[in-house]
Amino acid sequence: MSTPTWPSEFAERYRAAGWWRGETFGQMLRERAAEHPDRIAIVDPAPAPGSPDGRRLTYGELDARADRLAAGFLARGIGKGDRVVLQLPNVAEFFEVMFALFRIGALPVFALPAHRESEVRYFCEFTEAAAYVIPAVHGGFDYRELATAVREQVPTLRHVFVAADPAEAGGHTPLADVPSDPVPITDPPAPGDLAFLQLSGGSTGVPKLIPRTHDDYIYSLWGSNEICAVDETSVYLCALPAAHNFPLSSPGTLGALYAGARVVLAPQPSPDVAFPLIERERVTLTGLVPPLALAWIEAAGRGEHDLSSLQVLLVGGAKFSEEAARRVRPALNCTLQQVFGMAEGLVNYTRLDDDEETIVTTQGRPISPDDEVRVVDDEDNDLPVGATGHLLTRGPYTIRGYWRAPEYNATAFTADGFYRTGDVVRLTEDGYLVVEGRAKDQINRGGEKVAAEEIENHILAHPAVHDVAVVSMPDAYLGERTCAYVVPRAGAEPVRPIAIKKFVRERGLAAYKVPDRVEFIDAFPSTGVGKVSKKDLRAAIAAQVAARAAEQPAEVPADPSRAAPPAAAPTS
Ligand code: OOB
Repeated sequence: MSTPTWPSEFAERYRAAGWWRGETFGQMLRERAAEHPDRIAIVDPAPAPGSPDGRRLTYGELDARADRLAAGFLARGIGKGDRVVLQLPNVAEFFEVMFALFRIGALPVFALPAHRESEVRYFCEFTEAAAYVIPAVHGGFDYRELATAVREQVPTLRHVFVAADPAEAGGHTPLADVPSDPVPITDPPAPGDLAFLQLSGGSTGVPKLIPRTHDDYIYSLWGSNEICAVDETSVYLCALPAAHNFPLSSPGTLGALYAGARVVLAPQPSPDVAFPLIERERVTLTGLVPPLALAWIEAAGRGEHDLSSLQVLLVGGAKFSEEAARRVRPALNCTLQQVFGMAEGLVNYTRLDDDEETIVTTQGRPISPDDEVRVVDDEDNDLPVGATGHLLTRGPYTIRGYWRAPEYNATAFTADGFYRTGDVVRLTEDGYLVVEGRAKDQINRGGEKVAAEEIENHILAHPAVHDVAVVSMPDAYLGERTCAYVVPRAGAEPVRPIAIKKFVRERGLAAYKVPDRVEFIDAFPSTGVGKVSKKDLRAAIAAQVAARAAEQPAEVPADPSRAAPPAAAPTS
């Protein structure tokens, strides 16, 4: 089954322009380890057996561990092109395993710690994964039981590896048993080969998989490093879940490692965990979703920690309001960079030397001069600068199609290869993008993406439900939350909202996908052509939220850090 890729004339152009440097991740780590073996690459503050104060891995150690794990994976029959679902939190093993897989050309499939049985089973089944890598317990959740259940259902899944003490592997293979003496890798991946599969936020019933190559992703790293001034003196705090595209590559942990910088892993992004780490490790930059940035702004005001090392705060994943953006510099004494990116490719940044107005009122401009950005109307006609329309994009690190999804690709991309982002934007005279809204059927819950159709399909399985429509509702803290409008089945026993939520949770979905609110309705409003009018439903729930806020203004959390968003919270 083919994966759409760049036509050869584009690939040649991107190579000739110097964007694609012909590097692979395996080589990248090898070179950095040769250049500065004793420099610290990864700081994992969590206590580990034999390291009560956490672990500090040098580039040389990370390289050697990746080599030994790579040999162990090969010895177990995991090889080039095999898919391996990687579901680790922010721990050193995430990087050891990822680089081991990169080195042998096996493809990590980046699951988030929040994903549960329904999602993980799908990733394993759809990718025909050969292996699945988990923590034992994280955020109060036992991944070993999840792995046992998934393994029973997915015949291709030959191995489950647990990043834990052998005594805690729960019948699976402890990661500590995997390393072997390094062997020469006879068939390493080429720079144009796939490196991994990333998950799309998506708007369809199941997430789509995003195929990224070494060449294209490495370009997004060093391109980001130039824009964010990441060099070997930088210290990047990975506060968001490491597997997400934003902390992975914008410029993220991989950008930092490309630059020979230091990565500090935060087990939680809340100020009480992150601030002491910033102080202790002299962190220079990090990336946050808007609700967390707000929590940090509030907490910084208390002045309990020395945050003076922090130079750059990247905020993205969802729209950062202008009012909040204006508070970053006074509160944290650092430069804000807005990031408007997507796992499919295109990443926009405000620049460090932009004036404050540009920084607080726009979502930046693309990394590459070869990023092609179009703003079009509903018929794909280009709109004049300043007009609001659909964002289409094509370029040296934007995919040309999802993995194994030919039918969907036919609509998600134009015939000439532009990706339909589903975002509604306008361009400024200076070529900066301002995100104005969204045309895709998705809820952006403080940076966590919820595909309406996916949740609707689960709710429809409830016997008391005749029909359902999931829409966003405004939220002072997360920006948006989810509301499920349910039409009850005639004659069915009435159910309460809590029962619908419980039903969804018990179907094995990530907690952030459980609807925040369930409203019962006799019939849906419809559009002129008889489709469910989600626009009207959104307006109805927004009016209710506004009315309630007018009655009870205290509903907005006074201290957002106490209401950490799900991206931040333990995944239980
Ligand atoms: C990032 O990646 P994804 O794949 O989780 O989500 C992409 C979508 C965008 O299409 C857009 O709808 C939304 O997230 N988004 C923003 C935004 N940044 C992302 N909407 C408004 N303002 C922003 N600044 O979310 C992602 C990937 C790389 C870097 C940063 C974020």
